Amino acid sequence: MDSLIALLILYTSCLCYAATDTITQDKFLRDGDRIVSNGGNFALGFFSPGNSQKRYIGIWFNKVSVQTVVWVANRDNPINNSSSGVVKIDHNGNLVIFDGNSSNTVWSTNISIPITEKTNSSTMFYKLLDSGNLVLCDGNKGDFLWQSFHYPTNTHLPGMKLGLSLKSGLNWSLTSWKSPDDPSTGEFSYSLIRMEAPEMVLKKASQKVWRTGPWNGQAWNGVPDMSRNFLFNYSFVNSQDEIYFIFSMYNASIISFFVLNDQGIIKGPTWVEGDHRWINLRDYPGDRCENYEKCGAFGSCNSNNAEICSCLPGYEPRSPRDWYIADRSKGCVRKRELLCGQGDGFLKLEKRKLPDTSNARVYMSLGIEDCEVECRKNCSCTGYASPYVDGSGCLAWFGDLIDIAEFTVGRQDLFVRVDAIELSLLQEKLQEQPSINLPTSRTNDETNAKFELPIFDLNTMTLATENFSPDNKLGAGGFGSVYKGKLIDGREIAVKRLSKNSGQGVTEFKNEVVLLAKLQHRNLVQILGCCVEEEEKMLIYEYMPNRSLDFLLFDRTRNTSLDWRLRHDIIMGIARGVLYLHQDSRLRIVHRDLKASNILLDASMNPKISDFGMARIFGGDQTQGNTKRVVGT
Ligand SMILES: *[C@@H]1O[C@H](CO)[C@@H](O)[C@H](O)[C@H]1NC(C)=O
Ligand SMILES: *[C@@H]1O[C@H](CO)[C@@H](O)[C@H](O)[C@H]1NC(C)=O
Ligand SMILES: *[C@@H]1O[C@H](CO)[C@@H](O)[C@H](O)[C@H]1NC(C)=O
Ligand SMILES: *[C@@H]1O[C@H](CO)[C@@H](O)[C@H](O)[C@H]1NC(C)=O
Ligand SMILES: *[C@@H]1O[C@H](CO)[C@@H](O)[C@H](O)[C@H]1NC(C)=O
Ligand SMILES: *[C@@H]1O[C@H](CO)[C@@H](O)[C@H](O)[C@H]1NC(C)=O
Ligand SMILES: *[C@@H]1O[C@H](CO)[C@@H](O)[C@H](O)[C@H]1NC(C)=O
Ligand SMILES: *[C@@H]1O[C@H](CO)[C@@H](O)[C@H](O)[C@H]1NC(C)=O
Ligand SMILES: *[C@@H]1O[C@H](CO)[C@@H](O)[C@H](O)[C@H]1NC(C)=O
Ligand SMILES: *[C@@H]1O[C@H](CO)[C@@H](O)[C@H](O)[C@H]1NC(C)=O
Ligand SMILES: CC(=O)N[C@H]1CO[C@H](CO)[C@@H](O)[C@@H]1O
Repeated sequence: MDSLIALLILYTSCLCYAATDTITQDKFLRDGDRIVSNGGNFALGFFSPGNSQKRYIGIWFNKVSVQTVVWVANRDNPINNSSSGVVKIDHNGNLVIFDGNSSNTVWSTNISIPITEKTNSSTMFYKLLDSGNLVLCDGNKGDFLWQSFHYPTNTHLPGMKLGLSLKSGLNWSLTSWKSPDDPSTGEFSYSLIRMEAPEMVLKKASQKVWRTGPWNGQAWNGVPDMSRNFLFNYSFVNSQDEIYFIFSMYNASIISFFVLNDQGIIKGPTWVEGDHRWINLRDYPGDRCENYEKCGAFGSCNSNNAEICSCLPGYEPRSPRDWYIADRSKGCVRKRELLCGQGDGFLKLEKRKLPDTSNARVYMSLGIEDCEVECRKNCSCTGYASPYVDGSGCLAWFGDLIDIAEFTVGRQDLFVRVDAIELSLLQEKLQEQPSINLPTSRTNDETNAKFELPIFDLNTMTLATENFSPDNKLGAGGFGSVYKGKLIDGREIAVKRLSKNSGQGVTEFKNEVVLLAKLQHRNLVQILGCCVEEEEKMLIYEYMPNRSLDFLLFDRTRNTSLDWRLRHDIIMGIARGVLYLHQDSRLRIVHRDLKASNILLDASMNPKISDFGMARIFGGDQTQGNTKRVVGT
């Protein structure tokens, strides 16, 4: 145990004196030299970005064949001569870059450590860690005297904090490059805004471009897909000394990071070694609703609607004419006077990105009920919400509600203040449609089983199928395509991806999800989860190595592998599956599209019935049914 701890200390501190990953007093680094981190993940040296001739000191991925720079030291002060740059440690322990030609210092770490007997700069050295962090060590002392992770450029690496150090005043934020050829400080920044409910904000100069929404305990409120991913372990820390956002990779051998590019878009590239290329998992802002204040004050944005902007209940466009020509910047105003305290109330809007909190107050000790009381007390309070998914804490807004979006996933509700008339109109509407839910007269377990299908996020699916590579395509149909995939835990899957414009497919998709989630039989294909994100709809199944029955049956050579015994077993299996659907499961299900291409075969050639898009449920005791629609086969 002791030796393990010693080993850990060794790793996290400066005790190693390996030569290739360090810059020491007597070791200069000239243009053309490089140092490489201990495990070989990162390299540091001179480079020229894009088509530029200028020389910069940077850190890049060493194992990635496409040069990808993650940090630049002298971004605003390059060396013009491709062979004159030198890096060394000066007598104060600073790492300096100078131009050997002019002897001008172009960059320095600028630390100021009083040199005493205890800190002798001759024992100091810089070391490139395997995380991509360049750190200054003093002999065998544990603490870093300086580290490049405290001075991010445009890249957020695993293990790097973005936020604020309240002790040192350091602002750990990203700033874009000017262009792919020019790493100097660009106009976009991505930084933490310190408020009572802190959040990250992407800005162009001082204009907000995108905000993440406050941290909800699991994810940024405005990025609900974050909490359902299997790649990144995100955390947010809000302590007395530091407020920061950090992430790590669940599987450390997956190379991924976030970068604020010169166009002001945050990209999330992941390296696909087999393809020797980066695939981008997500853009922020990417969705049509992710641009700041898209729908103006008291507007709400829903990217699934053709008309993405709508006014909150009780509000109407301030300028209907502008609204009509899609200029929503003027936002919405109340339809009628609120008449505070005269029957006004609050309306719950589900799954929302919470408004900009600059004009919100936080009451951390209040729960959601007391939050309403607090908001009701003051007539200028326009709405309230809990910042956390667990419903604790209270945010109350005073003034305009700005930058609201509606999601299909997520669990956060926004309560908006509406006038008495609006409230009663809404109640009438609810009475007109007494039940949107399915009839609940059946009481058996299967029907009422809580619908809990694992949800996979788009990142995971993209990675698993190598960005839906044509090489991984197993087949296609009217609904879209099926891909083979591999989850990072090694499980093989089949991903059925609905084509974006198959409007008809959506009903079938829902049908299949609901049905398969409730059914379980060895002769029915097992659904592992689904993915509904942006415009994508996918079903994830266990992978069937022997594909489908038609693939074997209707091929002159492949059909020889199907002897009579095997054919008999397959027929029996299908029959057992059908019997289960018709009789043994307490839902009565007619598949309505049973054909060889919908019979999948596992590694032992067991048949599994698939494709429940057309299937129909009958009542538990119903033995006859009529249909007006001709479907399937
Ligand atoms: C490189 O050239 C630019 C413009 O030609 C000049 O402003 C800059 O000082 C030069 N840098 C060095 C290190 O000589
Ligand atoms: C670049 O620097 C090298 C080494 O200091 C020197 O020999 C060479 O003349 C310089 N070239 C230019 C164009 O300044
Ligand atoms: C170091 O300090 C000098 C002078 O205060 C400043 O011009 C320079 O930008 C600083 N360099 C860094 C890397 O902070
Ligand atoms: C630093 O240490 C070196 C070697 O141990 C020694 O020669 C030098 O005098 C020391 N410098 C100071 C300022 O103590
Ligand atoms: C941190 O730096 C960014 C980018 O320069 C800036 O936009 C932001 O306001 C700073 N945050 C604080 C708290 O100073
Ligand atoms: C996720 O990150 C947190 C904080 O950085 C860490 O404590 C935790 O162990 C990580 N979880 C996994 C599964 O890696
Ligand atoms: C209501 O809130 C507004 C805005 O914060 C504040 O100016 C006002 O004093 C509050 N009124 C009461 C009665 O608390
Ligand atoms: C981690 O990822 C690597 C590379 O993709 C893969 O080979 C390995 O099996 C993964 N490990 C786990 C535990 O998922
Ligand atoms: C295989 O398929 C061909 C063409 O459909 C057919 O002529 C042949 O009899 C089949 N063979 C077997 C073993 O079923
Ligand atoms: C079925 O799949 C297994 C495992 O991949 C394979 O060994 C077997 O040859 C396949 N059988 C047929 C008939 O293709
Ligand atoms: C010492 C040295 O190499 N000086 C060179 C620096 O670069 C200029 C041209 O930019 C040369 O003229 C000097 O000879």
